[in-house]
Amino acid sequence: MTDNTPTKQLAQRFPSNFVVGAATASWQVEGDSQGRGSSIWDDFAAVPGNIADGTKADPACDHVNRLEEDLDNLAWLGVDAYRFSVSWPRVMPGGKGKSEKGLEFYERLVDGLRQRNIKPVLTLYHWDLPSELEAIGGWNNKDIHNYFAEYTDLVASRLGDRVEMWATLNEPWVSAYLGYTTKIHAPGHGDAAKGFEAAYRLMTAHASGLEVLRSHGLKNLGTVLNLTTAIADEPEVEHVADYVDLLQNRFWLDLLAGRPLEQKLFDNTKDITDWSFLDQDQLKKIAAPIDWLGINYYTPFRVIAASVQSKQAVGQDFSLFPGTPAGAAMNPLEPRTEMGWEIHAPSMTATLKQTASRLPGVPLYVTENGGAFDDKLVDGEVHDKGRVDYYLNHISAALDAMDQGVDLRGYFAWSLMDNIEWAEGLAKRFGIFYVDHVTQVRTPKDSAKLIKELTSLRN
Ligand code: GCO
Repeated sequence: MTDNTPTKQLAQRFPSNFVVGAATASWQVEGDSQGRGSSIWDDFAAVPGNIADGTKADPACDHVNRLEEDLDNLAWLGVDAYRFSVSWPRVMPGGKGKSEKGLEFYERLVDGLRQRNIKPVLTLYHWDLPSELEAIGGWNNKDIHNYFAEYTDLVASRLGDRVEMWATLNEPWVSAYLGYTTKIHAPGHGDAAKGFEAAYRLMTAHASGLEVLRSHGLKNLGTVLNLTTAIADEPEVEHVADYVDLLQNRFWLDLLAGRPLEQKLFDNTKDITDWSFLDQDQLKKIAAPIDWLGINYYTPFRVIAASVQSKQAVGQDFSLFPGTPAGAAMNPLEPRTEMGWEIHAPSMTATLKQTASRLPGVPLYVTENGGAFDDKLVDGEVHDKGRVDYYLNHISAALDAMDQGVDLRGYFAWSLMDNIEWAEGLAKRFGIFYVDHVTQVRTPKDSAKLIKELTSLRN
């Protein structure tokens, strides 16, 4: 028996009712794309070079056909909740009507969770927009929130009685800035003006979705943002870190809190867009109260004066922050994960505290946290010490924030299993279960055993 003292000490810091879970997203794990409509990620993956290793939607983790096994793995972990997303084109191929087969899959998923006493935490939009909606402008279409409302209505009508927590969107920053501003993600526009409009229109969809969920009498409604701390390592780049913080964090929280967007945003972007798409009534709707906010936290943004070459880290590039003043570089320090992301647990605490002060009164969840490491499967085991340490340090850092007054209600590991890491393909492994991408065999890594230990050692 290994010494489980640190794990036990950590487990005993969880308050009762604290939700421990694991997360995935539809396009990353489901596979079986023949049974659904097409999404922007299918179109994006079809273009050679867009996804590093040429990965396509199939088979991913074949989650659709291996659902029972994956649900059993969740039960084995002893987690309280599973955060998954519904594929819009699986239940509404073409962005309209409905697919019985698609809806039945999510019914099986939700019922299977409940039978195992695991709370279903449903995200409506984790980036797989139906291709037909992109063809009419996607997140730049001024009516996109109405399409999202129809889709929300369908899912709520079908699953409303069985889902514990609802999230409208996952990481609108990524959808807008990686998908519209740059060409890193689908649909890959590479147009900064489109990116800003998408950022706003995603939030109008959030608002309409929320309204629909409320009209169904549903509770426990929230949304999920990827938030972090922007650290200026030198005083002369503080204004740059401040602008990164504005686009990454304050923009979304100001919208949700009903505060006006900052003048600095308009000043820095005046050559890109005039923001004439903002609508006062919509802005009011976006500020409707939510019951919880999910934070996906992985790494800080560290900014230094541009004397050094920015190190390569996925998603850490000033082109994702149009309007950034010149003269700075991103500088993720060691140790770093396989994504090039700096490992810095104190920023988890700081992010939670900062968010709690910017959106007071709203309970928080860490809806994603984890890391990509260079995992090796040897004799049926994966000794992913880097990830185990990452989890121990970050869960502890999250609980520190709670001890310091943040209303933190839960923590979800990203991810239940190795899956398609978007444009990075299958090469980057974030799972706590190792997936052999040829045989589809799942093997619990040491990090999965850690989560199991944590859930079993709780008071
Ligand atoms: C995100 C997404 C996940 C990613 C994870 C690792 O946060 O980008 O929600 O789908 O896979 O974050 O990059």
